[in-house]
Amino acid sequence: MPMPGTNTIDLRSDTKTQPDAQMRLAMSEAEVGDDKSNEDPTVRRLEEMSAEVLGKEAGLFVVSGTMGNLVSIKTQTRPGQEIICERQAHIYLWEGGGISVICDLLPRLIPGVHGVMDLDDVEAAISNGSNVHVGATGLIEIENTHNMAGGTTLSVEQTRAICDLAHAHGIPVHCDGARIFNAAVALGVDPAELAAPVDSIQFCFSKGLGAPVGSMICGPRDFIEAARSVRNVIGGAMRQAGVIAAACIVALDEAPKRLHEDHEHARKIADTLVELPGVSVDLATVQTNIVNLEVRREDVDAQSLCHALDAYDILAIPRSDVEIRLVTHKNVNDEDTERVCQALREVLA
Ligand code: TLP
Repeated sequence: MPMPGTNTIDLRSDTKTQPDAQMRLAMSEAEVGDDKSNEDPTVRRLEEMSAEVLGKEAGLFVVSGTMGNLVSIKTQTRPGQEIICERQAHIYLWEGGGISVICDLLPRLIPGVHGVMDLDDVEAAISNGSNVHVGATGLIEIENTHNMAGGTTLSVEQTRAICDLAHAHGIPVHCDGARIFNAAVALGVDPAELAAPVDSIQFCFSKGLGAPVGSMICGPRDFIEAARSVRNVIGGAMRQAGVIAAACIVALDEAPKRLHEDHEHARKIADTLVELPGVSVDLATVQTNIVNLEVRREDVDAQSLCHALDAYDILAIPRSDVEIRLVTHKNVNDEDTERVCQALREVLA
């Protein structure tokens, strides 16, 4: 694995950001207590702030997005049920099969367009358990923004429509909102509007918001109390977690204001790429901070393009033989974006 230097532009993920001076200061000064017994004042403040921002009753701090999804899903389902999610959902592809290994659920996959599932497909996939051959649908999961589709958003209307359908069948909806603030900024809506229709949501401080560690589950108070027990069972209860929550408070206060810059940078990189021979980007998917590109040429493939970018001190990783994902974040500024565009022109022109 490459070790990024001070001049490196790391486009592998928005999880690669470094905590800034303000975060480090807040961490060093944080008032802390034993969070396992709910006594850490900084964690409690972060949970309250998060719940308020998302318009939910309560919040629960967890170490990662994976844990946020797992705890939310396990809390709302029973072993043997089915979970409906998009075919390329992060919970299905990239979370080690936790929905099956730990939650004992069978994923029922729906192909989406730009990550958005068709309502008729979802309705057809819902099972009420009356057929002994099929487990009942325990939960429907949505992802906003959708990682694999290229950071695409689900609008308030689309979110509401799927939740109305689910609720009409008595089924709860969980939102993997790892990048819900990116979605809110891109759509020009309050994040609480995107969270309002869903029963539970998790979002990450360690992606676009730029904190070093942490995710938050938000929902009704009784759900959060049940989720607290599940977090404990899987060993996710922390002790003096205020040292990390302090950085997350800074992230929550400061980052949403600047996410539009990440989106502009991604758009600039995408606009550069579409001008280059043998490279394609579906510009309709470039809505936030992710650019998915395909390179189909004799002289260069995804692997060799990433190697060529290494020489410019730009880090990217192939997603397949022909695909690369580039992600912008708070450690990629205007000048860096220009450097990336210039390097791409030199390598691919
Ligand atoms: N995504 C990561 C990893 O896939 C490597 C990335 O770089 O994009 N939901 C979504 C939509 C995510 O994109 C991720 C992380 C997670 C959940 C899991 O979060 P963590 O990594 O904190 O467990």
